[in-house]
Amino acid sequence: MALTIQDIKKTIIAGENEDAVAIAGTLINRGVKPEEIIVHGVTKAMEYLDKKCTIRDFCLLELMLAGRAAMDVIDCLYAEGTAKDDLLFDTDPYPRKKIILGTIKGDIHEIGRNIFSMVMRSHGYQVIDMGKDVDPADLVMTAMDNQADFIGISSLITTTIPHVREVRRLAEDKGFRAVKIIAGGAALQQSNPEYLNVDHVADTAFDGLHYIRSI
Ligand code: B12
Repeated sequence: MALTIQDIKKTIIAGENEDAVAIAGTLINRGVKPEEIIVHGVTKAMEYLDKKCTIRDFCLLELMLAGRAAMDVIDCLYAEGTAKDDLLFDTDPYPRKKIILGTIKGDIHEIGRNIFSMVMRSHGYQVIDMGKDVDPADLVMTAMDNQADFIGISSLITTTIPHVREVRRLAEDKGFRAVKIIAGGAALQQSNPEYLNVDHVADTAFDGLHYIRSI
């Protein structure tokens, strides 16, 4: 039977990273778009695990293995032309828009941030991904040092919201007003830009891409 995106979802849930990557490769060769695999495969797998792993029954190992499988699939989907770190901004002969990205202080979730990072790189943007648990002041400092066009903030933990709200003030205190701030991740997407003190709150990585393209 022909493989489908459902098979990616199943293998990610089962934590079978090698199978998930092999299926992703087969689907891509058949012309399936990476976006479809992300939306209907990777994201659906994580939503399923959210429902399954409740506060009472938090299956850490299962989530870690699924998380690894999801990250491997993302790496495979956006492997070509997406260097892990775009630190050589000044040597680029064709300057592109720059994004400084991080999962905010207090949060270690990184699957969604990685998806956004890969999506932006694969669409020609320069991304410095500062990783997880990033201090808001470091995010702003790196954005200023690199004269970035955008700061991207990811968070899945609601208690981090005060740190998210700090970013704009820190940037303005340094006189860095031109930068646009965009937030995403499950904890932030239920909120609005005014409350979070950002320019845009993205529902998905692709919504983030569309917003940035519209600027
Ligand atoms: C996998 C997972 C984990 C894994 C993370 C593995 C990893 N390497 O990232 C592990 C097991 C480590 C983990 C740990 C914890 N987790 Co957890 N985890 C999840 C789970 C099930 C899925 C998260 C995920 O990857 N989703 C899939 C991705 C693709 O979705 P996403 O991040 O939203 O990203 C999409 C968009 O939002 C967007 N996006 C994301 N970031 C950005 C940024 C920008 C700029 C843009 C434009 C777009 C964008 O792009 C993506 C694609 O469209 C969620 C449940 C859920 N529904 O989110 C709980 C969840 C987030 N975890 C939760 C909790 C509580 C924890 C722990 C605190 C548990 C504990 N007691 O230790 C710890 C975290 C400790 C810490 N300080 O951070 C809670 C958070 C509750 C809350 N609202 O505060 C959730 C919601 C589970 C629940 N229902 O209670 N977790």
